[in-house]
Amino acid sequence: MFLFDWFRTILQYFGFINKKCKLLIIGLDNAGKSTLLSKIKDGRLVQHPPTNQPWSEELTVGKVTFQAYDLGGHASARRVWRTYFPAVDGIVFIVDGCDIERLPEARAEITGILTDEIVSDVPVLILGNKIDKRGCYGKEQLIQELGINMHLSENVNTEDKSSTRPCTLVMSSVVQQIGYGDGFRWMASHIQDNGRNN
Ligand SMILES: Nc1nc2c(ncn2[C@@H]2O[C@H](COP(=O)(O)OP(=O)(O)OP(=O)(O)O)[C@@H](O)[C@H]2O)c(=O)[nH]1
Ligand SMILES: [Mg+2]
Repeated sequence: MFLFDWFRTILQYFGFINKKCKLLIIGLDNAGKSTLLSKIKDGRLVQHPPTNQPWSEELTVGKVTFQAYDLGGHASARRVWRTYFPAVDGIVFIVDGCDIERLPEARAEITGILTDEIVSDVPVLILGNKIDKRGCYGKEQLIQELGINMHLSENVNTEDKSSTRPCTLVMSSVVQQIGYGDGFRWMASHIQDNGRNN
């Protein structure tokens, strides 16, 4: 086992095989995490019961293979998020952009992630989901309500960037297959550049 791991590490180092990256899909309950993961995995739109137990699927985007973990978003499930942080290569935080009443709660969670030292160099993709529904916030409003302006890598409204970690907000509809593909390609390109845990 030791020899096999050693040989595998050498092959990865020289680029002969790709490392499987750990990706967390997190966010408040009902945001669309499980719907997203099953949609990316096999293209099907599935109604899931609320996620009580973490589950994962293997996804390949470009040259990157992810083991993507859906950790559930209700209060008790959120307690395990941080136990995954030390080994993670990327974080997808999904927000229901129509659930305006719960945006302060989403803001508290994403702020906690973006200011957590353990994942300070980990790329964070924020998906503003459910844009197919009426009454959703647009990108600029979501940036304001989530308080993420200073964390975004791209030049949104300000030059004030307090962090060099890759972070972006992509508006999406899992149901209508909009946005998240670009988001995952963004993530794959940043994980390749980052090489955390390699
Ligand atoms: N209109 C619309 N509904 C969506 C979209 N994505 C997910 N949903 C719906 O949102 C509801 C919750 O989706 P889930 O994927 O179960 O949510 P979750 O984030 O896994 O929730 P927990 O497991 O409780 O943490 C379901 O009824 C989905 O069909 C979307 O892009 N648009
Ligand atoms: Mg779920």
